[in-house]
Amino acid sequence: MSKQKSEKNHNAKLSELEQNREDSTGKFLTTNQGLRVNDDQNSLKAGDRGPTLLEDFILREKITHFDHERIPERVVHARGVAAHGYFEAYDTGAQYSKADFLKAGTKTPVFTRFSTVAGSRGSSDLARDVRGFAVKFYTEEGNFDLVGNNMPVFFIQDAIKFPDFVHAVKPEPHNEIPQAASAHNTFWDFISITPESMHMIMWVMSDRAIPRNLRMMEGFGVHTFRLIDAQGTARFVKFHWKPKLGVHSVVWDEALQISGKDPDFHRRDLWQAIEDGNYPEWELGVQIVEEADETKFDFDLLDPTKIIPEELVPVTKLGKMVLNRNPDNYFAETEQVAFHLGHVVPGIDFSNDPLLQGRLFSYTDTQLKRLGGPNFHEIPINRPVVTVHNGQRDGHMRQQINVGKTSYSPNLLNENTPKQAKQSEGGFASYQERVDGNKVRARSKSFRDHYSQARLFWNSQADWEKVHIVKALQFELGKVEEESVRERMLIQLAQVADELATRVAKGLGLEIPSAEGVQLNLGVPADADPAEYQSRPLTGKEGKSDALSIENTPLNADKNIKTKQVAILAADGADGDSITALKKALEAGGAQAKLVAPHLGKLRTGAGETIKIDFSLQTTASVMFDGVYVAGGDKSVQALTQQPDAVNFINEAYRHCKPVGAASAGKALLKAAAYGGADDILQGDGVSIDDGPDAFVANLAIGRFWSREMMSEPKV
Ligand code: HDE
Repeated sequence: MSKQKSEKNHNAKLSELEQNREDSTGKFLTTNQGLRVNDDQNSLKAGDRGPTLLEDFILREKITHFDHERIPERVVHARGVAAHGYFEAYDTGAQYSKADFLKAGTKTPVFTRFSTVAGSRGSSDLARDVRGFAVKFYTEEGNFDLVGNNMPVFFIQDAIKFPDFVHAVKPEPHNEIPQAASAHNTFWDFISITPESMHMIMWVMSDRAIPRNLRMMEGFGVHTFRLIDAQGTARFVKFHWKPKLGVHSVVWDEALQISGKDPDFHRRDLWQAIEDGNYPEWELGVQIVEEADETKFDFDLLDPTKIIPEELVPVTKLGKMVLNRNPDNYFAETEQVAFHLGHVVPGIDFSNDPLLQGRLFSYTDTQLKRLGGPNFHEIPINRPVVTVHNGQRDGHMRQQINVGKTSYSPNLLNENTPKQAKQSEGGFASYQERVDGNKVRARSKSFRDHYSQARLFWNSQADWEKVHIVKALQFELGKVEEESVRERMLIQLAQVADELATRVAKGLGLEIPSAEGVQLNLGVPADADPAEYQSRPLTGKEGKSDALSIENTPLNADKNIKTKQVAILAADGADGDSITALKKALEAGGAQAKLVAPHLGKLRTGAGETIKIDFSLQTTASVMFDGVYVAGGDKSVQALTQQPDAVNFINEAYRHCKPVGAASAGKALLKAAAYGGADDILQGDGVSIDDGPDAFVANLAIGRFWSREMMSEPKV
């Protein structure tokens, strides 16, 4: 590792990793035994045209290691990207939790991995999917993992249904199609008879499932957890991560194109933002509910298909996370990191959410398979920054050399150490919740409200967000081959909102069938009476919650252009001054401008100067950018109007409701790109024809101009 990189944004975990870093720069090639290799080009043969000799230990070592390079990918969340950083506590957390890392001003190293869920490791970043949001805090009291998602609820209420759910969404077993997509029979078959999924379905069909990048999405712990204060008082909490740059998404047509043009779009963005010093930031917050208030809501805090609306319980911010360093090695760090929501520290505890309880089993179990044995905690990225002492011994690939004779307790040969710690010495003691119940396989009556929060979500969306949800459902169900599945989904959607079902049905060319006779899976045990398990009817009081709409996230209130990407289209003969002025204005606001031209290399301006070109039209597309500007200069604009890729660039940016700007000569390209009336594009919202950069920069701060979509796309 170069010294420069290893010292960048240092923290205790990064220093601890130093002992495992290897840098070959300037070194001799060796075998794994440290033997210098004299010939790495040719295997050992009996004569230069003869057979290879078994004796060739160098060949055998190299090939054998190669043969064993792969490990099983994660069964879910296989595709991911991660970064190092730190968490810094505000002065708000200590009154609710005795956790050391929540004491005001404490800085704790973190490693955060984002992921898609359904796709395999080589799939595309832009699949319509939930995103994993897993943070490992290397605290002075041991590792704390907050293993969440970018959506606050889940598809199922009980862990026992997880394998069923995952089997339904994964590629179908007979032909392994489709990859990283929920738009197929088995997923919607399962969903259409599983009412508890309907709230989550609303989130997954919304633009939350196609983030603009990973830096602009929220995170949620999903389950209700507990914080325990220094006096031992417990409070229920829901964890939230709020991105400093607000929540932003792409549109579905963009997502489809990005999947082909740059399947690594999100991974590249995170990597590049960190390399550029644009460190992503989130604030960690909690919604706090006193134990005495556990049952005061009309939903159950233990039901993972429910949120606590922020209007009922606001989010208290506990600190901020900054990601400021990329990993050195993808496999060693991002692939081998092992999260587990059972990794907690004193001051944090669980609730009885039956999904959470099942997860407490799964995460260690899955690492045993994936990482090959019980010593995965010794892999550098998984090691805590504090030392580990216990009587656990041996197993595959053991790294620690435990000295002494005793690996048991009690012992007197080693003064009965390692010894238990009192709570005052940092010992973890589970919260003593009183539990009294019969041993039953059952689902609480309080879990039978399947639709009210799905409706709350729908009610809370802006018009354009509703359009996107309707279109997403039309797309997904349109890909389903069985009409009976489509029809059952319409029945489900009608339970959420008639308007939603009617609009989706129109695109599918179907009527909403009667719900009579449809057998739903309501989690009824074989011997129970199904009538007892019916979904609770809607009350008509579902209302709205502003925090559920992307339109209301912080960035949209505090409009800025930080880290936005702009393409400046130009060809030889362009007006260099218009390019320079726009670049300056964008960079002053923290945005980035890239020059896109018909060819790579240097652009020759009308005044004869040369400017470096960032991308040729062949190597990029408008879907990679937040806005597009056409540089001035008649010769340049004329050349661009002859290029289908340039015309398409504008057409797509306009269709995707992005700011489109042009110096006055650029009008011609806009007109060539228009569909519908050629002059309409010039009048579209968010289209600026201006020889100065101001109007374009102001539009970029606004973001997308959804009115265009409402006008130009087929009504849904
Ligand atoms: Fe996971 N989940 N999950 N999950 N999950 C895994 O663990 C599981 C659930 C989440 O970047 C696996 O190491 C069960 C909810 C994230 O490495 C596995 C159930 C939430 C990640 C597993 C759930 C999550 C995982 C696969 C239902 C949001 C990626 C590989 C009871 C709160 C972590 C692995 C990373 C990964 C099991 C449901 C989040 C198999 C059984 C709800 C972010 O153990």
